[in-house]
Amino acid sequence: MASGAMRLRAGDALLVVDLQRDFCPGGALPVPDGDKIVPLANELIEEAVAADACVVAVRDWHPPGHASFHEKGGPWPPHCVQNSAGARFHDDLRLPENAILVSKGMALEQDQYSAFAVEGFADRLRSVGVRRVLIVGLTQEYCVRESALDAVAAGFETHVRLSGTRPITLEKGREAVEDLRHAGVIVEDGEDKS
Ligand code: VGL
Ligand code: ZN
Repeated sequence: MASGAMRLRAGDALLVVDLQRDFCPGGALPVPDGDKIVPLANELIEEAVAADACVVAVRDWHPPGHASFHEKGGPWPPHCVQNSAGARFHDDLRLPENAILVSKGMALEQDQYSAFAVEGFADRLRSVGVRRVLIVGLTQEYCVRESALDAVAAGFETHVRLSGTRPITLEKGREAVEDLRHAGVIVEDGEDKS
């Protein structure tokens, strides 16, 4: 286990963000080596299940013709369209049956990068006693970044396991990590800046 890494225990939440086919090589909005984080995600899921921590599977889940798509003047190629093959979780991701499923990006006219932008999500975690969250997934500079910033702002002790994320572009990924550190997110596996 990486030094300084959070050891999951009961009452923690593991958030696995957007580990979907479209964000992996061969998908519609591929993140370089996005698929390489699947084994670590699976290890953490196993650790969470063994420790009785909750597992949250976050997915990008856009309606057809979403405002973020190029055809609508948005920044992205169409991706993670609801019920499409590309919106499925990576084939090798092993989610437990009792994982909490959170779908975001469902409003047609606006984008939503953070899991915490989903109505009631923070309260749902609090209601089951969650105080600490560990985040892995895609993409480092959008959905992982925004979810982690919102988590820390909502009062959760927030950890991001860097080796369990990948950015679309390395430069933006580095900036995201800086933003996370400044906001008080515990960035694990990063360069030691202390
Ligand atoms: C994401 C771009 C567009 C993400 C979602 O999951 O980070 N990035 N939609
Ligand atoms: Zn999206």
